[in-house]
Amino acid sequence: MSVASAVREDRLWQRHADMAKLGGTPKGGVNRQALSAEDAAARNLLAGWATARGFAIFTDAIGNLFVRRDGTDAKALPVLSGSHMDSQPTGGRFDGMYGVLAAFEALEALEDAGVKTRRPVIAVAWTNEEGSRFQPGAMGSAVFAGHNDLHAMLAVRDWKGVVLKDALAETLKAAPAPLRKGKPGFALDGYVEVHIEQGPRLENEHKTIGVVTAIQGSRRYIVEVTGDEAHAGTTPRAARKDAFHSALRIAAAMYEATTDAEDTLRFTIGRVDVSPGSPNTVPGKAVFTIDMRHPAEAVLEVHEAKLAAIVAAGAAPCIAAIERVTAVAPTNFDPKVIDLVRAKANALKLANMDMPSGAGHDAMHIAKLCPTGMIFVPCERGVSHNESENATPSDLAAGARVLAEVLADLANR
Ligand code: HGY
Ligand code: MN
Ligand code: MN
Repeated sequence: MSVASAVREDRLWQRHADMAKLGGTPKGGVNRQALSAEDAAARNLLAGWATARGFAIFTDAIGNLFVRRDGTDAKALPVLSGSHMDSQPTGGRFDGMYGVLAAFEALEALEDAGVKTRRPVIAVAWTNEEGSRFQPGAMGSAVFAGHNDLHAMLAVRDWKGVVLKDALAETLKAAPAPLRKGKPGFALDGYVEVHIEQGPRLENEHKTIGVVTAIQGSRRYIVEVTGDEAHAGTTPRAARKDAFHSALRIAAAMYEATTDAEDTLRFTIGRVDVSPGSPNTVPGKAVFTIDMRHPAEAVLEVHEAKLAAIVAAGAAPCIAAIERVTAVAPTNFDPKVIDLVRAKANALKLANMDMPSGAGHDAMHIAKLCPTGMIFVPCERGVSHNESENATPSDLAAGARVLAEVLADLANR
């Protein structure tokens, strides 16, 4: 039996349905934010499935959760595959979770097909890929790859002031796993991540598999505007230091400055907090996030300078500051892994095309450590980060089949 034919569409689909109950929303999406009770429940569910199959599980100091299937050569560097189980607040049931469940399905298929691999094959659920509760995103893989410092990340606070270290301790208490001591990170022979495309190209071009070649560069910022609280009824405009009004002016100028003719620069203000948040007090503080992306690092550099200039020019009569939270350069995946993904898709007679990724993924960090690639499958209308996100059981199984064949090949090299 080939490992691809051991992949079971029904089992994979049912696991998605089981996981979608954890943080499930009335509209059929999920709200399973990083290091929440729902995240802990998903970790426990995956760990239960893994131990039932005799796989070893372990975690690390940033809470990445690993499921290991041993190889015949204990000294051989492992091949890793996975994604994330945390979601956006109004997320879909496939973003991230599909990559974790497809990696687990590949381990089960190797087991069911009786395929021995020289290398261990490890599935991973990275901590806090979305970065919606705790910034930056892709945090677990970033610490694993040394892109972010563990202690700096443990000190990050969410929007309510909860410190990540405490949320992590609570999660690992609710979802215990043997701890791999020391700094997160270990040598890898290769990494392959499967994910829904989160865009419409595969669906529009009637392809089942995306052979992912690259991920665009991304940067995140926080803009903080400080004014002065004042009485809404008695304070003349001339005497106001209205933080929201200055923030609005700054944001409007930023949207203007990042509106490129080719529509390739991505600029998003996703969160705005205005305080004290009272209808009859002039806001003394306004804080907003910026997510900016482009395939070319030079374009991001140029626009970062523009944003800083806009903040300086638009602050008065308030004070404004912009802080860069994270920057990840554009990632080009390993040509050999790209060729292997394409070859396995062709061997399985699955229509496929090479394509870059507009979305960020944990693979952008792991690509710094070892030969890395990604596999995409279509999602309905390309919609994601939305509760209506959808995919078909057959497409999910097709991606898992390509993944299983790629992992089996890499693990026997
Ligand atoms: O934001 C991203 O690109 C990813 O979906 N978290
Ligand atoms: Mn994702
Ligand atoms: Mn996402």
